[in-house]
Amino acid sequence: MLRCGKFLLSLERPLIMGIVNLTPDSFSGDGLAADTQRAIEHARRQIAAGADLIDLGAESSRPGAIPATRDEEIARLLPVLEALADCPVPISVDTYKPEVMRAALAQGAAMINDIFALRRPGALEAVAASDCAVCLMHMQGEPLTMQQHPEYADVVGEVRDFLAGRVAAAGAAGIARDRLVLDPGFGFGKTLDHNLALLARLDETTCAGLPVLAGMSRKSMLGAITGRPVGERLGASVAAALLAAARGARILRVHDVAETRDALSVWQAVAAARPA
Ligand code: PT1
Repeated sequence: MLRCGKFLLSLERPLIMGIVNLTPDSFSGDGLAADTQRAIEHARRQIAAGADLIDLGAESSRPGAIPATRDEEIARLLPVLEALADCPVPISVDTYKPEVMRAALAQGAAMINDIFALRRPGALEAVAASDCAVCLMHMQGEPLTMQQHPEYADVVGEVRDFLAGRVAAAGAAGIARDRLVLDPGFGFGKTLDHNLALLARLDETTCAGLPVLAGMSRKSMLGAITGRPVGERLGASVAAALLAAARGARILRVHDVAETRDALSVWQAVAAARPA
């Protein structure tokens, strides 16, 4: 079970985390209110399509993305969290800034998804002060420069050791183990070969039986394999999610909830038909 604010999530079957981006649409020009409304509607559609959690992000962490300020992030997140306060699934907030974490948790966020794994000063304390779940993700470097020359002697071992260190830091800060999720961080300071090694050996990236979250949806690693642009990576994304589930991932972070749900349903139907 994963403790997640007022929710208690069963990890018996893989869960689907639907991505909702709140990064401003620079082409729309109709401002924050329109972005807010669009995000709320997107979250409701993701839930209707079968999302078990929503991951709300107000700052892009894609390679080379420009950071948002703390106040911009809070201003984008709070109205959406407020509108989703009564929603039936936990809302995760994708942020590494402690002030944003505190504001989001006060407004009902049930999970913090931190690409810096609570390494920013004050982040451990912000999460420890609540009962939210937290995703600790591995990243080599920082978003702006992480893809310039990723380098590892043993990517799987280094990711596992890093995550084990962050689990220890969370424990020392008073964050209970049943609140923790681990993530190898696909595409965060990794070449295609690094990402493939992590997927192939996903079961080796965890520590002490903690649940693993995998996020490969529409990422460039799938573009490198298929030769397809970001808008044409649905099939590859669903395949990657299913492969992660087959290697033990407990949470799948995806854009395409309905399609991922169907793939998991087929997988589970076959698994149920096999004699024990
Ligand atoms: C992730 C993740 C995330 N990914 C978690 N949070 C992103 N826990 C944002 C590319 O190569 O995997 N786990 N939050 C999005 N980041 C990327 C990274 C998007 C790489 C695209 C790429 O295309």
